[in-house]
Amino acid sequence: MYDVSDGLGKKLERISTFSIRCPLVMKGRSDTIFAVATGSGKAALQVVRISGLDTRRIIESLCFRVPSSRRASLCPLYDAAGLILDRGIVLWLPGPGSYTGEDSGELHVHGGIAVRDAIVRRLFELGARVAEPGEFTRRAVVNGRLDLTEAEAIADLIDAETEAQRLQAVTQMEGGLRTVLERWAGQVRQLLATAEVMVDFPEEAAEVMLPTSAIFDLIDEMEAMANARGIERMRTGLLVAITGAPNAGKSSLINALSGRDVAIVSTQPGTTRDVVEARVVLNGVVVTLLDTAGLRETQDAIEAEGVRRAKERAFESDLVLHLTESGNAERLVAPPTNGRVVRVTTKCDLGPALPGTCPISLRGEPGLSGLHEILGRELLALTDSTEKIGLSRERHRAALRLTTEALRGAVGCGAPELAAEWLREALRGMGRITGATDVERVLDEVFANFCIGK
Ligand SMILES: Nc1nc2c(ncn2[C@@H]2O[C@H](COP(=O)(O)OP(=O)(O)OP(=O)(O)O)[C@@H](O)[C@H]2O)c(=O)[nH]1
Ligand SMILES: [Mg+2]
Repeated sequence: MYDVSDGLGKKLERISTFSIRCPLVMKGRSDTIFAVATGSGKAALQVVRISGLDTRRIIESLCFRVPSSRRASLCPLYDAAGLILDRGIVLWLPGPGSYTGEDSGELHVHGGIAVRDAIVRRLFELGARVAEPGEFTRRAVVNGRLDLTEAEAIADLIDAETEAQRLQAVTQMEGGLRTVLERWAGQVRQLLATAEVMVDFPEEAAEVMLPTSAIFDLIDEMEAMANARGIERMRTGLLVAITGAPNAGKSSLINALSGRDVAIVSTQPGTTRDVVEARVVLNGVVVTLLDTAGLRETQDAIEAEGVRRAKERAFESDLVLHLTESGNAERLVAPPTNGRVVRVTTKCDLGPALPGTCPISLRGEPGLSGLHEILGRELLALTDSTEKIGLSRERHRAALRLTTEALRGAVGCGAPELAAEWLREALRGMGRITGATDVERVLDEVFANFCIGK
């Protein structure tokens, strides 16, 4: 008699090789790359990174010795003629236990421009080439040292401007998202083992069933994460458009909120034509404010183009501040948007606010405090995520959608053979996020926005 639980155990053992961890994709030799990993310009120190098969030879040629591995060693660095270039801390980091997984090194030298140029020249002479943006991290992914979510988090951490962005990036870099995906993958593997037992032993395993309600719970959990956009908005920043009739005080407001004179202010209606952008941090959230052309019917072709652009940008904004002047009874309709709208009455030093709007004035009471309060609440609502772990990119969202579709397919298909195939598809969907599936296809996309030296 076939023992179902024993059969399940064996299946699971085999299926557990279906991992969402990143596979090794690079085979054979890799050339040796280098990059100045620190910022440009004069500084106390700069760090030059080297990675690839020739690293050891290059360090030996530079220092006339190879320092002990993984120890900071103070070494003079020499040119081809044996003349000293600089003296600095040299690290010899043999692979595979290095950041990239390859033989690597770091030169911590003085921060001067001439020092940098001399060392770069010498590294060229020794046969290394300048790294592409993100190439060190790309090699780390390719060599199985990092998965794609961790690599993306490293880019996010470098880009982080606010505390919330830093926290999000660090959580993902420490494997937060991967851990959730691994838990889900474990559940799907269990389901796959059940489906395969049903295929192999239809009679003995007749009492075995795919737990439909557990699959729906899993789908719900995944969809909740796919629909929560707080983390992604926190990472990319929010778009806030300021709209309203000509002369409503839009340019004055963008200047006041950004604390800079970014837009021309004048008594003449129709001053602003182009969309003027100002990047600011409000309540710990990165926000791009957009000042737009006053909305009105016009025969002026240039102004009409400004109005078209105003509507277009408002449409894609997360939040629209729609301004009406105090005393202007004609309440202009806010442009359509996918985001939320806050109605504001401006110039309240001159008269009362329209009902249901936030009153502001740049020339005395009530000032901007009420607007700051509402903005704070709105920004928090838009970026709030009760979960600290979530999807940070559209790429993740698309892959998770494939996963939930596959899980729905597994529930709906009836035949265990088909259910097993759908469940494998679900595992592949999750694997796309970490890079276990199709990693080479997404590498260029993931590393397009990296900086040189990382
Ligand atoms: N009294 C008063 N005047 C203001 C206030 N805010 C702006 N103004 C004035 O209103 C006029 C128009 O301001 P803008 O900021 O240029 O208005 P706008 O909405 O950008 O105008 P367009 O670009 O032409 O659509 C300027 O003369 C400002 O100085 C305010 O709070 N009180
Ligand atoms: Mg203006």
